[in-house]
Amino acid sequence: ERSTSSFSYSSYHTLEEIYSWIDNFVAENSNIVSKIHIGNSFENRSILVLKFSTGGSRRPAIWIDTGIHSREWITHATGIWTAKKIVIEFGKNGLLTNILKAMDIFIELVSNPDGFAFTHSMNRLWRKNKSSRPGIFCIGVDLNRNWKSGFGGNGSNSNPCSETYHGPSPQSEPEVAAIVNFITKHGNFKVLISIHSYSQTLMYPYGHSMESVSNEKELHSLAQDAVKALYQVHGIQYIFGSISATLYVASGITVDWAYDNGIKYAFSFELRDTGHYGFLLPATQIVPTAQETWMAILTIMKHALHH
Ligand code: ING
Ligand code: ZN
Repeated sequence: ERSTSSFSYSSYHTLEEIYSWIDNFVAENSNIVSKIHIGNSFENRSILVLKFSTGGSRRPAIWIDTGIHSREWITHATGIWTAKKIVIEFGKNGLLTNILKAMDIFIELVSNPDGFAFTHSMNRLWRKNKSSRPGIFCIGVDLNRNWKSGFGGNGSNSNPCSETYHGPSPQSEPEVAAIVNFITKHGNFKVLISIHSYSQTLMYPYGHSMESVSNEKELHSLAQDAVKALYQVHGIQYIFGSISATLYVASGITVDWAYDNGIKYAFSFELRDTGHYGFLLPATQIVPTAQETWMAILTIMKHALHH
C-alpha cells in the first residue's frame, strides 16, 4: 500500500500490509501519531505500538491492545479502523479533542505477530503465540494466561498442548513481557482495554476469581453506559459484568494484571458475533463492528477523563 487512503478498512490484511499501513499512517499524521518499538516476538518480529499525543510528558494514558489471540481477526481490523478514526476526529469531535489534550492513547494493533502470520500461512484458527522450548513437543503459550496476576490458577492449563497453556512462568513470553515493561516504565496508565472476539461482551476484573474489585460498582455502571452507546449504533446487544461472572474463571489474564498494577479502568471486549461465524466473521462486518465499538471506547475514555 502506498498511502492510508488506498487502504481498505473493510478487508482483512496480512501482517506485512498492516506494518506497511502503520508506516504510512505515522508519516501522514506525524503531528499526533508516532510509532514505538516495544520489543520483539519469539520469532523476532517487531512488536509495535502507535502513540497518539498532542504533547506533554507521560500524560495520563489509555492503552488498547488487539490481536493477543491471533485468530481473532476482527480485533486487528477494529484497531486499525479506530486508529484512523482518531486522526479523522481529532480537531472535529470535541470530546475526542479534549481527551487528546489531556491524555495520550496507545494502540498495539498486532499483539501476537508470530501467531498472526501463522493464521495467514498455515492455520487460520491458531490462538497462542509460537514459542517452543527444549523437550516440549507442543508449540505456543496462551498470551491471555501468561500474566502474573493469578498465574497458573483455575481456567488456565499447565499442559503445553492445551489452548490455554499458561507457559512456564509469569511473563515468560516476550509478547507479554514487552507490554508489562512498557506500561510499568511509563507508570501513568489510567485505562486499559484489551480486545478479543467473539461473544459480544464487555467485561472487567476479576477473571481469576469471583472476588469483586474495589470499584466494581463504578465499573459496572460504566460498562452499562458503554454497552448502551454501542447498542445505539447498529442495535447489537452486548452483555457485561466481571469476567468470572460473565464468561468463566480465567487466570493470568491481561486485565487482572492491569487492575492489580493500578490501572483501575481495565476492560476486555469480546467483539461480534455470538457464534454464527465466530472467529471467521465476514469482512462486511468490520466497519459496523468498529463503529459501534468506537462509541463504547469513547464512553470509557470520557469517564476516565473526568475522574
Ligand atoms: N476468550 C477469552 C479467553 O482468553 C476472556 C475470554 C476474555 C478471558 C477476556 C479473560 C479476559 O479465554 C477469547 N475468545 O479469547
Ligand atoms: Zn481472545
